[in-house]
Amino acid sequence: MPLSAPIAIPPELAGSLSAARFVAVLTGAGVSAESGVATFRDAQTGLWARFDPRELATPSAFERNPRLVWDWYAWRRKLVAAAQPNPGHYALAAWERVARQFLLITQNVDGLHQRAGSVKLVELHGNIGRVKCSREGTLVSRWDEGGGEVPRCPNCGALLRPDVVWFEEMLPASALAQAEAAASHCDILLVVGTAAEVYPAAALPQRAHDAGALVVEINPHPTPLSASADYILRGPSGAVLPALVAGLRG
Ligand code: BV8
Repeated sequence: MPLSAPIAIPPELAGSLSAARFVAVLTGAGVSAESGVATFRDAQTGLWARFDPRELATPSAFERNPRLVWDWYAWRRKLVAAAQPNPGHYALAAWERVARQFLLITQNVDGLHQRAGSVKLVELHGNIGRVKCSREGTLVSRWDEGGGEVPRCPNCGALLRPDVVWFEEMLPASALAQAEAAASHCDILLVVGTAAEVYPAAALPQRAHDAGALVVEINPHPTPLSASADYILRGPSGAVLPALVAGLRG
């Protein structure tokens, strides 16, 4: 579907969305694409074009070259700070306010959902805006960005790192438990802007399906989830989500 085409929402889906008791939403990097935040699969730009993000977002990369990894996150933190939530983010924040029960489960680390007003939210992969001690895990609120060295923990002197979940790291247990419980009890799971390839997040749609929920994929492109989704809305989330919210009957 061309990005500008009007979004056709099947009437029976519109009815199910309005009648849903518990709406859960799983978002990925695609939700922030229309805010100008590059998705993981989009080629990285400039200095970072030659790096594979999945190589950089690992404990071993930080171990091997903390300065490179720290600078990559500092660069992304600046991009994210300059970005604005888009209509898709705002639509989800509005939906949360009218739904009987609602949970937004995000894989994104950019904090744009919160800036758009979402509150009932779990961050599966942390948040790039937060920085923590790589040894103690405690968050630090201020750090010297420009010193040329990776900043160190004021308490123990260990290197600081972004408060995100790297590949091969466990997800925050409570966030994952909340996400799995929502997938097991929701009536509808919207899966928005994710390639559905990163686990354990990518296992949530199957969990929802197995528990009897309707699974709706919102993505301009096919994903491994497409074959099993109950509905597929092939369009950009910045257009599809506002159309869905506009169609909700009070
Ligand atoms: C774990 C934070 C247990 C960091 C991220 C071998 C060894 C070790 C682990 C594994 C292994 N094999 C598999 C694993 C598990 C691994 C995994 O799943 N790997 C994948 C690559 C196969 N998972 C993990 O390691 C997880 N931990 O399993 O712990 C463990 C422990 C030790 C050993 C084994 C297991 C941790 C995963 C979390 C990684 N951290 N982020 C950072 O951001 O820097 S994941 C990161 O990539 C993002 O957070 C995001 O989740 C993911 C990218 O996925 P998407 O969000 O889907 O984004 P993507 O760019 O791929 O796709 C964008 C989509 O949007 C596309 O479909 C596109 O069509 C669509 N789109 C574009 N425009 C729009 C749009 N949609 C709507 N509207 C638009 N306008």
